[in-house]
Amino acid sequence: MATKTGATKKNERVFYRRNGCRVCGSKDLAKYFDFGDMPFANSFLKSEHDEEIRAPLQVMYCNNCSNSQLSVVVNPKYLFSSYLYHSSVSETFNVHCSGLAEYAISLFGRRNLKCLDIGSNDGTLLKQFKRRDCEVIGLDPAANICEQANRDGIRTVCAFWGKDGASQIVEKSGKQDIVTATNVFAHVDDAHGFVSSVLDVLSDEGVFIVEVPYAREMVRKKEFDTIYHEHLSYFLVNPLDRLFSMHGMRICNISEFDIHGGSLRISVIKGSNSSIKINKEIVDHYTSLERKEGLNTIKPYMKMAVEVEQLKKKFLAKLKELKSKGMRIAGYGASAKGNVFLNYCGLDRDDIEFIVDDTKQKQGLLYPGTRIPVVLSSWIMEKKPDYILILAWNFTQEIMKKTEDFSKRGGKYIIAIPELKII
Ligand code: DWN
Ligand code: ZN
Repeated sequence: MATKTGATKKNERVFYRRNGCRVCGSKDLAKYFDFGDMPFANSFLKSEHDEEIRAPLQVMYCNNCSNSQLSVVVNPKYLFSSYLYHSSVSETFNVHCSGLAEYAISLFGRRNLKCLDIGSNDGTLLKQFKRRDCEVIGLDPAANICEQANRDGIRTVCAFWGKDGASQIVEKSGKQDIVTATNVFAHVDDAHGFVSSVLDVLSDEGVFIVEVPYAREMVRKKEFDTIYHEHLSYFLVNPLDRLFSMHGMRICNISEFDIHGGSLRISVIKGSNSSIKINKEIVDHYTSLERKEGLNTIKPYMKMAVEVEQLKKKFLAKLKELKSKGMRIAGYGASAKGNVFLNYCGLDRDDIEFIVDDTKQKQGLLYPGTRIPVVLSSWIMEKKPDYILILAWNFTQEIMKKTEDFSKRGGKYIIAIPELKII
């Protein structure tokens, strides 16, 4: 298995070590997770002989502002330039986007708003704004996905977000009433530059709505598999509040959603914006809750790391038991998180025979690291595994509904996070 840490054929550095906190700049960082050198979770392989780049996967806690971040930053072009994750595959996420569009529009009491989605992927969210009479524009760095979004009638600029991306948006579509960033803000190294570019495109009465995985949920539900090289930051409200206020912005509303294992939706406005009401109670609720639960110390994170080790031991013991009885196991949902989970457990295709995924672009490829084949769902009825390990546990209901025939013939599901369950 050809794997290299941090170097490519051209011996170009693939990652750099970040020594200061991304939010406050402090160097007082302490490690609480170390997975070793891991492959990139969404970098699927075409063949056994493909070379695989690995990079350290470690999480650091900032003792000054309580933000968590990876110890290294992988060059985004190795992660996002051709991207296999398509938001539209999940009906659950489509429904979530409809709710987000309704909420955002409700802040203005009028329609025909201008909406920009940063990291717009295949336009799943923008389609929800467009059907509500908004003028939409997207921006995404993945050329393959931009082409698909533009083919689907969602005007999308192919670029990474920053000063240049922002000026392209203003040039093409002017200032924006609504700027959204779902599952992208935690992926960027220069968070301050990101916010400063949002200010370049946001109208004075506009709102910036950012959705990020909530680190409180990650700790509470031991969601260690959401830690991978794309996710550079693991946010709490306190460090986000500090970050936005450094740019003269105010959090005006916060809500939580189960999507992707527990996400925060944070609405932010310019300090001078008096047309959108600030819900001070909700901001105070979250900032004090995080302090009350000790999330402004490293203790809960160290405790989670111990619990995750125990979770892994328990899962591997169950797997050994099932295999000793001749049971055959497949996976469902070739997700980034599933990849972390299987590599962290040190598994390969002798343990998990194949992984089903409905994303056409993933089928026929090999899962990074474990090199388990990713296949279409017909394999379940053809190969008849005894168990399905649901790797995309955040979509358990949707996946179980899709595989009813499997459970009808006696097949069982394994869900490993937050607790090992066989149903
Ligand atoms: O931040 C990110 C999150 C939001 O999405 C990105 N960095 C990458 C990605 O992470 P992920 O791959 O862990 O996300 P999902 O959405 O949990 O992945 C689900 C996988 O399961 C996808 O490959 C699609 C697949 N799936 C399927 O095959 N059939 C999902 C559903 C619901 C299905 O019915
Ligand atoms: Zn900090």
